Amino acid sequence: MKRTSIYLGLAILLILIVGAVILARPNSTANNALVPSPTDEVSVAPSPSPSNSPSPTPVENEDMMSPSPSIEDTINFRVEGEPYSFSPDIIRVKQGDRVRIEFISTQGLHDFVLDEFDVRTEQLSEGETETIEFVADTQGTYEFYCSVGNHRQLGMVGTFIVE
Ligand SMILES: [Cu+2]
Repeated sequence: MKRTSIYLGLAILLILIVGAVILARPNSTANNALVPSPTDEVSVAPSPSPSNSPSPTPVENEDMMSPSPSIEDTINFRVEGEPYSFSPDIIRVKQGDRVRIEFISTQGLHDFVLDEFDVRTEQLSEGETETIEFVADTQGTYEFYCSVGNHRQLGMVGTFIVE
């Protein structure tokens, strides 16, 4: 009788121990399953790459701006030459302007000469035209004239003013 009761007691102890171990495992596995789910890191990830914006803006400006001012500053004149005067006989520009002069001989043989800017047309017969172009880079008042014969002495001169 005593032996069997001891065996029963041992058996009950084993059952209790095994039962306790079995009951303990689900909690631990449940805890382990909950641990690897930290949702904080997901929201942090997309932030480190927001530095792409500054590049496009500086590229656009260069091509558009530089060529246009020189075209706008070109000033066109049409000057007629006859015995013995120019029309108009006063040309007024601003320093740095690109000057384009279309010279026309309306009667007789004439040319258009502006020594200080190395400007000189061919001697043009009646009805011929020639266009010369230069930059008025020096301020001052200059005389342009016709170099044919004694036309300059006869008063075929004009005034070129750079302000
Ligand atoms: Cu002349």
